[in-house]
Amino acid sequence: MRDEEKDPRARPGLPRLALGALGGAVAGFAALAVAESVSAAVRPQAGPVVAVGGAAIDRTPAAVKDWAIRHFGTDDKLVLQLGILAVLTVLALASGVLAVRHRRVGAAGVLLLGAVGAAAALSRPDSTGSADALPSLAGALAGAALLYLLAGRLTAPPRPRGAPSGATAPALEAGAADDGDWDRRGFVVAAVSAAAASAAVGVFGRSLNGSRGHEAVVSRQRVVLPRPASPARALPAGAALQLPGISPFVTRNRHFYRVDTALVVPKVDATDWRLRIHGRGVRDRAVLTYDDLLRRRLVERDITLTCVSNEVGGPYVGNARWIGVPLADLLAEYGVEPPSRGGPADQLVSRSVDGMTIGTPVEDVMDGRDALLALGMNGEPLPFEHGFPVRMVVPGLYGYVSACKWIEDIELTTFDAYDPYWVKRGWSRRAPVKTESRIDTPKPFARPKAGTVTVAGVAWAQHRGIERVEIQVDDGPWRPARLAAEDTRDTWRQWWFPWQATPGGHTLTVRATDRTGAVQTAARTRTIPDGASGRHSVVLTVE
Ligand SMILES: Nc1nc2c(c(=O)[nH]1)N[C@H]1C(S)=C(S)[C@@H](COP(=O)(O)O)O[C@H]1N2
Ligand SMILES: [Mo]
Repeated sequence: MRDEEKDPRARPGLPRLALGALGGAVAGFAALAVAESVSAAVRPQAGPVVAVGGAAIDRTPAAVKDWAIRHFGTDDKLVLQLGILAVLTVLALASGVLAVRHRRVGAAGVLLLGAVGAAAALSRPDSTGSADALPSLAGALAGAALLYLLAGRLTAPPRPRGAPSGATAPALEAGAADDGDWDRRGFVVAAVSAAAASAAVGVFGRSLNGSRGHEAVVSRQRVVLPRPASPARALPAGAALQLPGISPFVTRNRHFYRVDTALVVPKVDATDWRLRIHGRGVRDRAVLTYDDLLRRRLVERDITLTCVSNEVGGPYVGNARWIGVPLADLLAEYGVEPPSRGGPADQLVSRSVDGMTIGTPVEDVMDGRDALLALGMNGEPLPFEHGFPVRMVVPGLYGYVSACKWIEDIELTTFDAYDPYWVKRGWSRRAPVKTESRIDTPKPFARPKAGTVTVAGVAWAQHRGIERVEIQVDDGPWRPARLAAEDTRDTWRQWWFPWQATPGGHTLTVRATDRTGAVQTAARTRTIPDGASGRHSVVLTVE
């Protein structure tokens, strides 16, 4: 009976289980480090955390994704990856505990996690082949082997029958105080060395991954954007106000909002980038290079871009000066006709290098508006985050139905035949930008002094234009705000309102009227399925 208690295969005590868990954590860490290094050799997107994260993003219900964007903003991806790491840690700890009793089962657990990572990597839309499974598989093999070895230290070889426990080898003595004869010191030494080695491998993998995409960076540095044949017209005097707290008329690239599903920003080498154009009504399939586009007639236009996930008063809107190829001309050259002229395709589906699909009405692209294949943004080649080398921009449509970044394929099809990424997830097929306005200053809960307070912000109704902006103080009458000069109807318009503020609590509300005469609705809707509506209010106290 006593002998059974001492048998290392008997029920392990807490210290041994804790060390087992530690072993699991070390094995998990090693697995990730190896996977990271191998993914640098394959593709950064094939790493297990990125692949599982991408798969999770694609499977996230629209409502949850929207909630995540709302609560974490552009940090949503960081939060997701931390979540995955947390789950992975728990599973690694569990495998370690399991391995104390059943070495093989614990190791198999690690392999199973690797299989999940490999399956996720292979199922990604941007997967480039079976090599994408390698990072997860290599990591899992390393992790499983390590856990098996470490667990071995926690289970001493069976003692000769009848031998008193005092007669075991000195090395085993160390752990004998617990619940059996096992090699505590050996375990700790092995675990610490393994963790250190993994850290080294991980750092190495990181640096490899960091230097990847070097060709893409060089190709971007080499780009010289030609002077556009049709420059943007000079900003009218008074179109760009410089009031404290107001959104600048032009949003700097580094302040421009970013919304996409990419956990790793695609780094595309412009020199081997290609754009295919094909599908219904396309006379000859086209394959264009970046230089082909640079040699075409380029236009420069100010266009305000808005995300459908932008809440009333939210930050996902920005205005930039784009340089690009007029998309309608290009399509016409390949025989494409809009539906109104009998063309067989009513939907243009753009695909990106990372597997995004975005569906845009062909009619909108070809109705004379400045739909662009954009190459430049505010005087520089597109930043990688915003779609280098080429993205689409279509005035008047939310980004998810128009603004494909890292574009590589344009297919002419129909709305009946194909639902793109966001539509499959419950968003509308067609989504023109809603007329909206936002109070930039004062901020909610501000405490300005009584007297003249400048209320200011922006209003947008791309491709219709802003006609009027009005302010309401508490339940008072709507009073006209002063409008900055209009740049174009595709851009937002700044506005301001000199408010004679009286002490006490107040609510300021803004509403815009677009050039069709439509007044921004007070009816609040959620962002899903076709953009939030309602009016932005700010509550503050005047002192
Ligand atoms: N490849 C790709 N393109 C994309 C997206 C994406 O997830 N992947 N998101 C779209 C959405 S929802 C918006 S609002 C705009 C945002 O563009 P920005 O990040 O340059 O502001 O890009 C669009 N293009
Ligand atoms: Mo968006």
